[in-house]
Amino acid sequence: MTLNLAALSQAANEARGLAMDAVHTSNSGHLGLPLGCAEIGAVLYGHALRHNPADPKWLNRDRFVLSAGHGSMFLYGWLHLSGYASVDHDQVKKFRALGSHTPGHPEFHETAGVEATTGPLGQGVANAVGYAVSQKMAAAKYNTAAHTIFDNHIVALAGDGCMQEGVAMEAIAFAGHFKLDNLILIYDSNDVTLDAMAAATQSEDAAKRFEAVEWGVQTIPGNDMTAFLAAFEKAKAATGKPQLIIARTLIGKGIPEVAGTAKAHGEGGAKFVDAARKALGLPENEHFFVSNETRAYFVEHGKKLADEYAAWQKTYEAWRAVNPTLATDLDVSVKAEVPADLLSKIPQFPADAKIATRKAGSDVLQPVAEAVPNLVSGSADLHGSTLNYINSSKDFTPSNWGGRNIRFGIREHGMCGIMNGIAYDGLFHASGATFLVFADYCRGSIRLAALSGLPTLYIFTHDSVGVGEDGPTHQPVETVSALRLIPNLDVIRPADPEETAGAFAAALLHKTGPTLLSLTRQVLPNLNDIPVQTRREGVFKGGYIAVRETGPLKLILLGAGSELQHAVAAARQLGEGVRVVSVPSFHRFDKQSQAYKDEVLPSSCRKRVAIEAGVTGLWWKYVGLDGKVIGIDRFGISAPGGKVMEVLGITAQAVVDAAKSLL
Ligand SMILES: Cc1ncc(C[n+]2csc(CCOP(=O)(O)OP(=O)(O)O)c2C)c(N)n1
Ligand SMILES: [Mg+2]
Repeated sequence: MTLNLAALSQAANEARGLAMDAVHTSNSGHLGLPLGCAEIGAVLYGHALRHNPADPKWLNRDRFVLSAGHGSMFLYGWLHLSGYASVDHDQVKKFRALGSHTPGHPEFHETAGVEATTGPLGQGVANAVGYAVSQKMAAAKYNTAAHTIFDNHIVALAGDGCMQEGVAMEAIAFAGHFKLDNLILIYDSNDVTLDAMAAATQSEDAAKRFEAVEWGVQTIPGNDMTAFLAAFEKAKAATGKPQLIIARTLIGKGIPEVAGTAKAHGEGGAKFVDAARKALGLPENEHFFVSNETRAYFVEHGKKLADEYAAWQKTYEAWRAVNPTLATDLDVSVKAEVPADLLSKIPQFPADAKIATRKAGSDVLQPVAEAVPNLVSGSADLHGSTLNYINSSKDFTPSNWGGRNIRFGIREHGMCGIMNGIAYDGLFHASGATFLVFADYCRGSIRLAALSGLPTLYIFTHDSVGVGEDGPTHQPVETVSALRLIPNLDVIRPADPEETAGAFAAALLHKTGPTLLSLTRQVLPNLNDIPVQTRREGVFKGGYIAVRETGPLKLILLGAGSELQHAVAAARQLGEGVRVVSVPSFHRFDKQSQAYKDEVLPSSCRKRVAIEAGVTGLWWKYVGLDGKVIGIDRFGISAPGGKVMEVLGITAQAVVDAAKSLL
């Protein structure tokens, strides 16, 4: 089908007008991208993308990710013109206003048609790679010889900023290696970044860079709709490699005073919009103008999209009819259903088990993976240490897209950005692993998972100075607490194998945000003083009475993870009146009712001692001014883990001494 150039040029200019008026009205925002990429938007949303504005979650839609999230008015403008109910005319007018569905940068849960929360540059590229992974897995799992129900493309738009970010490059290398040919990345190559001309900070040959990591590359004039469509169609038809389209665009096109310069990036052009609107043929007295012709064009185009959608529905229904088991499986995946009794499917550990919680995690993962067939488990080249390999499956590879174990390579940030993409797509439950100390390499993506309410699962091991000989570079001390500060991230640090079972079940059943499991490298005793069900179910509440005092309550000992054992041992030594409270998850405990929290930590008992092999700061909120916290407010030491714990005072004796000083 040839392009209706006249109609699409007009739509492009009206989209420019929407961006100008929105930025002008809100007194903020970014004009450069929506103006510079208007022709690309027109071709995508007015012609090339397969989607259905009436069913934004259509399983086989092309996914579009605006990685350059600052250009949010690009997305809102084109979603509006396409007829997405989420972005009606009123929402465009309320760009960036309180309570609108057109926030400053695109937010996943705010606006139907927004496939990812973007703005932190580079993340969207990794998210798009995650979408591509998810759709490859879906095609492998659900397509049959007779019926193809997944054959879409993932399309992302990224600027110079995204291209400069490490997280994007990690994901790009991953995508090339894994031959994700369902992925098309459009590079808005406009030679300009925020501060200056891009030449001030970059001189690489992007085409060569992508070719070197096994991508197909085309370079085209990005404001030429015919050239862009030809490149896009070619990229869609290509197989064996992900595809880059370097679109050479003019940033701020339409505002000659700033176009092509860094002044066009943000709102710098806003003061020239009256003249610019006039030159584009937009009416002087009607802002947020959309012509009847453009409306009519998109209505017609919508009919074509609806026909394609209906044709797919037919295939889908036929597929369902002959593949009832697969259809049920897909329904479960779409709804992200996890068996409510997941915990009971995890066998109990022998009472004399003495294993690291990473090993317990490995044992727990196997029945969990069986009960949750859409769970996938990756590692940043550490499967052998993080022990999160799903034994009943194999590697995810270009010859086996159905493999449930993803080798992310040594790309922690990329891994977590890709996991977010898988989670946005929602068909697979994404888990990924590395050493806990490298969580800082992942933080940008973890924060976005928390912000976007994604149920990603981080299986991070080697979670304290207990790591030992590798030394302070590998021994987290501040990491767990730093992660606990991220809103909506559930950090669970289980104390033994049974708490680990509870932690995995809690994580899989938690759908409104990510969970991070902090697991040990070192062996821990099974805490048999505490009944098995108490340990397993206690995790769901985040904090619970692990050992109840005999006689009147005199003292409360608190602990988490590998240090709970010291609180339990100290309580045994201290005798009557001593309670032990396990706090595997601050996030969960803080959300319990006041009555429950008062029951676990009654305010009448102010003599409290907490212990954890990490920084002490956060513990004071449970311990209070009259209590004591035993922790590590310094970096670790290179020596055997047990020795380091001893030297840094993480022992049962330290708890006993602190308790005695209070009593
Ligand atoms: C991780 C991150 N760092 C910095 C920023 C602030 N920032 C927003 S846009 C931008 C420049 C981006 O340049 P480019 O992608 O070329 O966008 P263009 O100016 O072409 O629209 C910067 C530095 C950000 N959003 N995210
Ligand atoms: Mg740029």
